[in-house]
Amino acid sequence: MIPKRTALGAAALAALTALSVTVLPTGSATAGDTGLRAAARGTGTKIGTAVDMAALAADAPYAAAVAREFDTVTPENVMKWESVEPTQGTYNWGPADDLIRFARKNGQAVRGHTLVWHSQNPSWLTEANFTPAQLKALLRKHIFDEVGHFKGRIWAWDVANEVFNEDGTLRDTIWLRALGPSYIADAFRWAHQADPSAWLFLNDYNVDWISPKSDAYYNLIKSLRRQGVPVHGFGMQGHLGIQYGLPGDVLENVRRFDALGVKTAFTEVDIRMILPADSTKVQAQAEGFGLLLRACLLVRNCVSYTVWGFTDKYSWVPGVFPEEGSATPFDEQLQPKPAYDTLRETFLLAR
Ligand code: 9MR
Repeated sequence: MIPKRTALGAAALAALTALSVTVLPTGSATAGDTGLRAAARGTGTKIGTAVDMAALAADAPYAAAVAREFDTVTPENVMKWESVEPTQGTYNWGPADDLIRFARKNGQAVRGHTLVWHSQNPSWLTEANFTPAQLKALLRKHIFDEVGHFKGRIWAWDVANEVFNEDGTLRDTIWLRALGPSYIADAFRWAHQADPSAWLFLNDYNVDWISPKSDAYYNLIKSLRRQGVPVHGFGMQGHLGIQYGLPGDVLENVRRFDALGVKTAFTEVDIRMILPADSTKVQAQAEGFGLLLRACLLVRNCVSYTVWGFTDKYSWVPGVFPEEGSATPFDEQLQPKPAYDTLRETFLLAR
């Protein structure tokens, strides 16, 4: 790995800090060694994307862009519990194995997503079907089986996803109810035993700024590390909407996690807007993508910046937020937007 931040000179730091919006002609850079991947080289921060496996198989320009633009890939859905074990005891690793193969071919690292979550669990996994002791055994088996299956091929795992409420209390989930708060430490210990070489992350949304929720992560990570629990990183998803404003204290927030001695990462960045898009909104979006990337580049140990899909063609946003969209750096025709140019320019400044 390239050593971080020491390479970032004072002039580059000043330029990054001063830069608020980079305005470049759309479509100015898309291919070969002018892409994001090339721009990120030498910065110590990898650029990543979530990958939709159906699109990867069916859409050649999409697949070419994944290979060209990104250092890391995250399966958008195919490593989730409901995908890998739809019927109890019968695993379906196929789609995730396909992604691992694609990544290996293209020299990319894989972020595993995600082991313990309240959502996208298989329908057979309910509290009505199992006792708390059985649920604990099932969670342990799930983690050992999945992390074990991909052993040595996952760069970083999102071990526990979205465990806190907005007010900083633990989310009421099947795991909290059945196992109590210790399920989080157990999950990290099991994952580490199953693959000691993978970096293990907590991951959540609405934690890009300082709030009761991000405070809760700060305190949890501090306490877990004091107990020797193998938590290596904090993932800030970065699902934003320009209509809510941008998180002005994101750098301060990332810095405090960096100072705790854990790695940080932006793991699912997208910045939606109320449709129709116009040039003001698209420019505000570019500013948001740049704001988060600058925060990442300005700390010592922010190891990756991942977008949650790079094209509006396959983004999850319109399906969940009616009237909203245009959340990614490429439009539906796979043409780059100002956000793309801002990301690229911001990386180039940090080299
Ligand atoms: O993008 C994913 C979408 O295709 C799924 O339907 C959805 C199901 O909950 O999950 C989406 O990804 C989520 C991610 O796994 C965790 N953070 C929030 C993401 C967007 O909902």
